[in-house]
Amino acid sequence: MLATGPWRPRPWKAAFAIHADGRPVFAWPQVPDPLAVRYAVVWKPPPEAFAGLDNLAAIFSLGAGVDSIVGSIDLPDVPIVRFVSDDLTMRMTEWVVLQVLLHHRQQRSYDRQQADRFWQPLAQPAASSVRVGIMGLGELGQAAASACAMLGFQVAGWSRSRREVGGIQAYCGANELDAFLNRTDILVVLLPLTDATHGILNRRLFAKLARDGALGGPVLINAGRGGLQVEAELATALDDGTLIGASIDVFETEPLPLESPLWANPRLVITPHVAADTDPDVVARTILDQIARFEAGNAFKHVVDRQTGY
Ligand code: NDP
Ligand code: OXD
Repeated sequence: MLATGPWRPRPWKAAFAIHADGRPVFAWPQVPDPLAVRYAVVWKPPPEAFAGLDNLAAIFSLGAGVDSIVGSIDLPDVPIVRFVSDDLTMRMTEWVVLQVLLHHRQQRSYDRQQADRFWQPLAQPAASSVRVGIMGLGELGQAAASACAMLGFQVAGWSRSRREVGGIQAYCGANELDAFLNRTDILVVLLPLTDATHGILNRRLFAKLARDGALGGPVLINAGRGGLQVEAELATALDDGTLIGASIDVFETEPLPLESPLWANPRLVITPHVAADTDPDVVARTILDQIARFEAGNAFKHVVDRQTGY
């Protein structure tokens, strides 16, 4: 059964039908027999989508982030499996590298110069003199960290438990957060939204980022979730120079409301929650592989820990 929330169900239903090997696929709320449903595939599901699914074996998320699922009331007590794939990881790596380089290579300034027909080379530090810090060293964070390290940046990562990734300086937990922030010029955020991370990107945190770096001030890049950032404090930090730039893909309210002052902020690059899109064909194949493994007696991979919320 598919409950695709704000997304149109048609492409998802079509992709699952191709790979389902004859299994019936229903798009909620058109579910003739809820008791026959074994697997629910969801994105921002309304709580009533789970009503009557008494024989459910698992809930699959259509995305990597599960914040809209774990917070749902009346959630059946079955494994929640999140979406992990090389395709999604590579897409996120593309976006992160694009944004890191855009700030590092001062592209916004050159865009303004081009609009003014003004030819003025700017002093350009090397990547090796710029410190990138990745908050969230999971599936997406580790790949982004490795790509930035390959470009020559000095890369560190921060996570809940210590993650050893080649060439990356590892920080973990609340005790090491300040040291991680103090050495970071470009902060890339790939954290999940949980009770522990909600609002973590606030004024106090921005003020702890390095101010002695080669870019002249710190930059924030967030593709985790909008709920991680306090947007009013982000706007102030950009206006008063606490941050010299930012790239934001995710917002407290999506779509970003027309009246938000963030739209007009010249230091901010906005993308509409597209950093890493999930492709219906890849998702359908990945989830049906998981189901085949499970039905052959294996455990699901990438099961969410309901205690930590990710
Ligand atoms: P993972 O679960 O693989 O990684 C999460 C990372 O965050 C882990 O390193 C984890 O630590 C760390 N973390 C979690 N909570 C804390 C905390 N309280 N303190 C410190 N570190 C913490 O997730 P993914 O990498 O697959 O995805 C990350 C997020 O990216 C998703 O949850 C989603 O919100 C977002 N996303 C956004 C997309 C977009 O298009 N904008 C697309 C896809 C995902 P540890 O390693 O110790 O567990
Ligand atoms: C995801 C997303 O979590 O696209 O996969 O935001």
